[in-house]
Amino acid sequence: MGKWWSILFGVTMIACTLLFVVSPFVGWWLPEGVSTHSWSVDLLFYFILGITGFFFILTEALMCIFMYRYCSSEKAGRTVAHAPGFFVRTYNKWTPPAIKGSIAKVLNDPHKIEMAWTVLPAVILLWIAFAQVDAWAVIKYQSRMPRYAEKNQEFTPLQIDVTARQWEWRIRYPSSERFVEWMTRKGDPEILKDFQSFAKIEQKDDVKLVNELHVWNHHPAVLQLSTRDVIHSFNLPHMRVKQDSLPGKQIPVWFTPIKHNTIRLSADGDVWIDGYNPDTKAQDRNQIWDLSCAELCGWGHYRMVGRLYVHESQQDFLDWLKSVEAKMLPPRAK
Ligand SMILES: [Cu+2]
Repeated sequence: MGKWWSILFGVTMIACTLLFVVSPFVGWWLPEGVSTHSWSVDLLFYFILGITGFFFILTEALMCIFMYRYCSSEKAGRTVAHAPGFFVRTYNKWTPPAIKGSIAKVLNDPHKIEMAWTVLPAVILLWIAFAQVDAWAVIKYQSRMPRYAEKNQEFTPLQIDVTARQWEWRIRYPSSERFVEWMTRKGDPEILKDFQSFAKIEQKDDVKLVNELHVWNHHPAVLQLSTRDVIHSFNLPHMRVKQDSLPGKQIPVWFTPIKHNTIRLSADGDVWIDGYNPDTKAQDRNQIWDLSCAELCGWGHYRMVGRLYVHESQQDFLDWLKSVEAKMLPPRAK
């Protein structure tokens, strides 16, 4: 019977491995990474996957081989034990066959094996801990994040306020007027002050939306992330961005897209159509970029999904911002 178990285990493992191998080709894998730092995240991911995958397959294969080779069998010395009373029980008094050859030498010295499986993972983990520092610093260190172009040299990032709540993303943008000032009046102390106040102070003409995150291509976006209730996790898989939002804290998150998704307005100009391929004129799942919550945050967690729209240019973004303003702002009193 033991042999059948080993075969069942082996076949299951091979099937799982095959499933894993084909999944990138049938769309069950990570989406394309399209931010400036996504390659460094992917590199670490594939490196760790390679190491863990190698040892996983090795240990599972060994387990199946050992199960097959050293399983109990009916031929093993059968003994009959006489129990008191009416019961007579039969059981296998089985001792495993002796392991011979070079493998016996290794197995007979458990100290060496234990040293190996302690020291080797420790070295690998330590190496990973140091190797990821640069990637982490670029993505998470606030001191390295893009900021307002104080010296008129760099460009000003787009700044957006994202507030999570059960179960939606509330997203606040500056008004188009303010946005243009941020982008054009560089090195102006007054604008710097205004730029820095955005995250803390809401203004009447801010543009507010739910579950719609708009940015534009090749330009850094800094999101000020907070939550109104419990912990949520802001997750943009295409940008390789994931950050918990913590009650009582405002945490900046940033990314720069290097690709835009093909987005378009509905015929009446009211709704953004998700996933549109201009070549086939059909819906394309690869063009739908999710903004999801990666932290189980209550029963409605599953529907805490927004969309990321990366416009082609700053002008496209500005046009969009103005179009939203035109619909949302009440007419100004004269
Ligand atoms: Cu959530």
